[in-house]
Amino acid sequence: MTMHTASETAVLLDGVRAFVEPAHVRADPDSRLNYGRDWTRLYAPNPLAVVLPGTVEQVQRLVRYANDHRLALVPSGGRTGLSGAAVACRGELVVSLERMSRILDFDPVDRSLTCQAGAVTEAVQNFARERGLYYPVDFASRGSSQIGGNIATNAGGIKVVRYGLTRDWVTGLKVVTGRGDLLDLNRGLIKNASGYDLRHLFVGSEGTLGIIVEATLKLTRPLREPSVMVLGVPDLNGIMAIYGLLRGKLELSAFEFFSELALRHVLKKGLHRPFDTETPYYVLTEFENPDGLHTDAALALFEHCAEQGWLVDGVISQSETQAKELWRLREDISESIAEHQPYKNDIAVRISRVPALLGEIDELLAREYPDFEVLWYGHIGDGNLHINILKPADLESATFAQQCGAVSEHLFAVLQRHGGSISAEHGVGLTKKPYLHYTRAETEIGYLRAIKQAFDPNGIMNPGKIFD
Ligand code: S2G
Ligand code: ZN
Repeated sequence: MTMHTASETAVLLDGVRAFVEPAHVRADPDSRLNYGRDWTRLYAPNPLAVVLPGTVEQVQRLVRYANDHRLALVPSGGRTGLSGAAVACRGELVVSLERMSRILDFDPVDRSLTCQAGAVTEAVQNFARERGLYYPVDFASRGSSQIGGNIATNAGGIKVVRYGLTRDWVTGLKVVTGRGDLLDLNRGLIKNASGYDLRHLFVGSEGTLGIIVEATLKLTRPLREPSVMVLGVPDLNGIMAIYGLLRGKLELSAFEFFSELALRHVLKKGLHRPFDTETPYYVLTEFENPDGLHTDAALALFEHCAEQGWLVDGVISQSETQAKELWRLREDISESIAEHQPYKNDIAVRISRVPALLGEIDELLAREYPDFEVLWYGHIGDGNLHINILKPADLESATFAQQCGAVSEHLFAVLQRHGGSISAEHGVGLTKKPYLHYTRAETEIGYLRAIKQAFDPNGIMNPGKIFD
C-alpha cells in the first residue's frame, strides 16, 4: 500500500463520496485521530480518512472501490482493542461501523438476536435482559465496545469459565469479504454440516479477511442471583487449589485474580478494601446462588481452604449492590492503571499448567523487572493472565516498550514450553505480531496466509496486522 499525495487523496475521497454521503466521509484531523487508533498509544494514527457507511451495500461498494484503487481499509468498531489491530498508521481508510448499530431481529423461540456490527455490547446485553434472556460475554469495556469488534477479536472477558468466549455465541455472520462478496454464514443454525464453517474463520480475524456487517447471537437464561466472594490469598500456589475445589461444588460463573499492587491502584480511585487483611493476591469468584441456597456450602468450602492455608480472609456479597462493588475491585484495574501507560501481556495456558507457569513467570519477572512495578490480574480460571508493567514516569515510552519487548522474548519462551498463547483474548494486531512464532508454527502461519489470500487477494484488508 502506498501513501497518497494530497491531490490523489482528494480524488480518492471524491470517488467515495459518490456512494457514501459526504458528511460520512471525514478527513478532518480530529476524526483521523479519534478513529485512527484503539486503546494502545504506541502508534501515531495516520489514516487517509474515515468513512462511516450506513448500509451493507455501501460497505460492499467501498471494498470493491478499495480493490480497484489498491486502497487499504481498517475496519473500526468501538476501538477498545489493546493490540493495535484497529490502528490506522499508514494512510489506510478507516471504515467505521458506528452508524450500523441497530438490532435487526429477535426470536424468542430460537433465543437469538441479529444485530448490525456497530451495535454496542452493552446495548445487546440490555436488549436480551429486557426480554428475560442473557448475552453472557461480558467485560469492562462493554459500554463502548461493539459486537463486530468483539467478534473480530473473539473477545473473552469475565464469564468465560461458564459461558466460553464470543465464538461460542455467534450462530450467524454476514460479512463482506476482502473481494467485496457478501457472505451469509450459518444463518443462526444450531446444526449445519455442509462443509467448512467459514463463520469461524472470521471470528478472531481482526479485520484481515473482510468486514463483519451483521451477527446473529444466541442467548441464554439469566444467572440466578449470583453471589460474589473475594478471598485473600497468601501466595500464588493456593489459587488453583481453591479453583479446583470450588468448581466441583459451586456453579461458578467467574474465577478471577488480582495482586495487592493492582488493588492499590483501584483503591486510589476511592473504592474500599474487601476486608482488613492485606494479602499478596486476591481471588474474585462468582457463583449462582438462588435464594442463598449455596451460601452454607460456600462458607464450608471457605473454611476448608483456610484450613489448608490457601486463603487467610474473605468476604461474600450480601446484596447485588455489594456484589457490584466487589466486581469493581477487579474490573476497574485496567482503567485505574491506564495513566501509567502499561505494557500489557495477555497470556494463556491450559489451566493444568497455571501453577507451574505462575512460579516460573514470578521468578522471571522479578529478575528481569527489578525496578518496574508489575501488576498481575486476569481470568485465571481460563488460564489467562494479564501481566501489566507500569511505565516509570521518567522513562521515555519507546525505551520502555523496547525494554519490555526484550523481556517478552524470555516470557514467551517460557510460555512456549508450556504450550501457551502469546495472546489469550486481546488479539495479535501490531503489538504481538513480532512474537506470533512463539505460538503459531511457521507451517501454520503459511496456512493463515493462504486463507488471507483466498479472502483478500489484493491485501487491502487491515494489512500488516497479525502477520505481514
Ligand atoms: C481485563 C482489560 C484490558 C486490560 O481487565 O480483563 O482484558 O487492561 C482486560 O488488560
Ligand atoms: Zn481480560
